[in-house]
Amino acid sequence: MKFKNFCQLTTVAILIILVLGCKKQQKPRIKFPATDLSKENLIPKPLKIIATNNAFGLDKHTAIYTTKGAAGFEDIGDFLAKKIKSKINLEIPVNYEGVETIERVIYINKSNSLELETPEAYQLYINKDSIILNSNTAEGAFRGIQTLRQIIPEVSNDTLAEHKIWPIASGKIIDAPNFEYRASMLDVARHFFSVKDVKKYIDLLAYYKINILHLHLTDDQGWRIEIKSWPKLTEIGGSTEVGGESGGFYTQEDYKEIVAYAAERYITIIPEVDMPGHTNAASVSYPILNGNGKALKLYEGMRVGFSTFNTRKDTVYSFINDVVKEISAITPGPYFHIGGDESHVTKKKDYIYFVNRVEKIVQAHGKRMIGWEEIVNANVDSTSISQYWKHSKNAKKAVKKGMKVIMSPAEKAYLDMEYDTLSKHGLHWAAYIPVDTAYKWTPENFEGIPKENILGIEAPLWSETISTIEELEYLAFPRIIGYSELSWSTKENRDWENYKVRLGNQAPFLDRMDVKYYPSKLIDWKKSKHTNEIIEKD
Ligand code: TNX
Repeated sequence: MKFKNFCQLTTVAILIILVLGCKKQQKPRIKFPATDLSKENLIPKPLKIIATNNAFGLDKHTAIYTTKGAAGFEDIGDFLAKKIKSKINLEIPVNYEGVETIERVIYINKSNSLELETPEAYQLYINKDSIILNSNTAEGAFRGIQTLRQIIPEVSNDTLAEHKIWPIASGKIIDAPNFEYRASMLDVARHFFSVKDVKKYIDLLAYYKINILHLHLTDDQGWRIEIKSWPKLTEIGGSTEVGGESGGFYTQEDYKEIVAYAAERYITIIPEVDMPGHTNAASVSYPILNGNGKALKLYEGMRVGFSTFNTRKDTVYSFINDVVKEISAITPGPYFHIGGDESHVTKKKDYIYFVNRVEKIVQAHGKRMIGWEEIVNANVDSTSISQYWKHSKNAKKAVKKGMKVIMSPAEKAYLDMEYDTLSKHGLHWAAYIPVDTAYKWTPENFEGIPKENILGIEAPLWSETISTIEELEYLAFPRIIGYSELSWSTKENRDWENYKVRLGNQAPFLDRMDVKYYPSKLIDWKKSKHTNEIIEKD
């Protein structure tokens, strides 16, 4: 252990001695059966695990403490306590002051260790009487808590003492993400998903350390976000969905609720307003925006590429300015996604002119622009980000411009692709993507895009063929779990044979969360061993 780290741990040690030393009488030590931390079913796989083959006994004499005055840390302690309660029905206090009954502590420590180089890095030390989680930021502590949640056993060992004890394998975990951008996208435009559904998806993403949710808020079939200065967008444009279902939209209050819920889980929301194509719903609401010269009507089919804004009208840019302004004002994250894909009826020179102007608008509202890969054909700034989905030549152009690229190649990373010919939902224009194909590719050297240019990975879930949370889960799970590992874990730590066992062991969690995942035959799914009464969901 380095000296700096040692000093820091000394502060923590004082607390532990205070808590543990206050006990009037030491109870006899519990002898745990041998456990191996390195064999735990963690996803994503941490950078380093050093097992010490002992255990920490989580029980009713355990308490959580967090660094005093460190913003966000106490909330993370409360979050952990809540998750422990819902997983194993054990109530443990957070920052409890009456120490007499406390025998073991979980300490969530704001550290300033230089070893923790990136904001999401954390170290987890699991000893016999203490678990210490070190991170320089609340974000890192939150990621570390997910690791801890995963290694708390579902079932207690009732032979060790008169009360229930859940042994947690001891050792040390040193961890940090391989990519800073680890995302999923949800298309709420082709089919609308309620705030409740989105929150459930956020909860699941957070458990696997995904830190971005991109919401595809507008498309030909629906406009899903209230814009106060242009109310017909949702009144008219929000009324339809693919297949003639009833549509829906988020009020700005709903959207803020999603943003806040995500923020509590250290997930950033990226709003997307897709333009100049994919804009039928907007143009039906306000025909002045329309640029394809054709009669307008609401659209409930699945075709793409037939709509466009009029790129030469100033009103269109005042409209976009209002939209970007209103959405940016309620989006704390740094990004705004302008879509820009499949504008097949926009002339090339108009497309370029459009993207150039919209980039300025996005920047004027303090956001960094993201667009689907086609935006690289405009004179985009090197600070803007290109999202690779189909043509590697566009990604290479982005690299030449010094831009960062988000990796979402459709044939590997599209969650709406069918697993195989028997899939109940999904499309297959790009590929069939079984669970192993989704995992077995290397974003770090895909199509020769250098790692330095890769911001991270995103798995988009387009919703033409799904309209309920169960259908969403069928396509997203289990593949999104693999994308979490592809984006968090290093290349050296990824291995299909090893991963598929860990994935099979996610079944009890997914069942507890009531996730209707696709039970791929490639995986040996474990049954839940749970015998305790579960009061609430995880
Ligand atoms: C292509 S990927 C699209 C979407 C569709 C999706 C269906 C991209 C930027 N555009 O409009 O929903 O395929 O898989």
